[in-house]
Amino acid sequence: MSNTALITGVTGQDGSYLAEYLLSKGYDVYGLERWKSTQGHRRIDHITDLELVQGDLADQSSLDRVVRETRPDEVYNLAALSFVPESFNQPVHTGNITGLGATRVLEAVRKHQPDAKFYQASTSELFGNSSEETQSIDTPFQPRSPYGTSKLYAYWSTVNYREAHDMFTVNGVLFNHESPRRGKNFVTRKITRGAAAISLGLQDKLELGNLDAKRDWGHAEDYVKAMHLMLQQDTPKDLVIGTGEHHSVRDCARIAFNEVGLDWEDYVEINEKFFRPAEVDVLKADISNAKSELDWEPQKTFEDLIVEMVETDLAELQSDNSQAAQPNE
Ligand code: GDR
Repeated sequence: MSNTALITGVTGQDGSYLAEYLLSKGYDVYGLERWKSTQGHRRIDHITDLELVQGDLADQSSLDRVVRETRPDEVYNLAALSFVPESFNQPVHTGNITGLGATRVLEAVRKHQPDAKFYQASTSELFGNSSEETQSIDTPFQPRSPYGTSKLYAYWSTVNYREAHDMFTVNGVLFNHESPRRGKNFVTRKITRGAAAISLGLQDKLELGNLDAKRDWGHAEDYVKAMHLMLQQDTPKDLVIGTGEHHSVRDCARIAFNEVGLDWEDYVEINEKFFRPAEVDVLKADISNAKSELDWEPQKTFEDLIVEMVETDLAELQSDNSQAAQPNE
């Protein structure tokens, strides 16, 4: 009998890769999506075997129904308001969805499918401006945004359901992970798209915020495999997932513009509006536990990742452009 997985946030970058990965392993996969008058399906339209179910992290009864009806063996809670700067504008909504939403999913699992294994998408944003050079699961949490504080609540809810209700629940504390499916506001994609658009003459300049911020950036396709592995272990354990290397926003711009034969310094301008009220300056993962517990290592380098994103953006923009140039029949 095949395993069944339920993924919240299935229309996002990670949800789409995870759905593909689990389907390739023979799972029946249900993806939770929020009702919207216009659906954002561009990342999952091609995944024909994925079954979409309607529900909302703000609504307990919808989560109860979905868990009751789909009877998942594994639940991946990837849904969240994931854009950190926007969380400063919507702190309460962020708390409701990103924080309490995780507890609602946990409650639905506890009530209706308590033997299911539960994965919570935790984040390196929990570490804030850590005084430790690399961050492990033992590094103190000191989040610096409403997004981070909401994820902190979800982190401890996940631990608490494990301890209080004896459920198999884990936190994957993932550092930044990107891909050609990354949302266009996040800095890597903004840069790769900007470099591609500038090289095609579609844009003049690229406005960014803090170029000195450093992140441990990996490839989302590598990271969804770690999520799955975490649920295949004998005992539930929270783990940090990253690459163990970090780069600055400036490095990212240099690589992306270099790929299209341009000098980033000729095109990048600083705009204060992209600075955050409280910034996380530097993050770098200590992935020794992930390596030893999961036998997992990232496969793609930072440079490979950025080059892949630039090449995909170039192809997409060229195809959009040629379609726009077609005369109307
Ligand atoms: P982050 O990702 O906040 O780390 O969270 P993001 O790509 O938005 O920012 C990374 C760093 O780049 C700096 N930066 C800019 N960021 C954006 N978005 N736009 C800019 O113009 C810009 N200029 C500089 C930022 O200040 C920041 O330091 C991501 C999200 O996916 C979270 O949901 C996830 O939990 C963490 O990664 C791990």
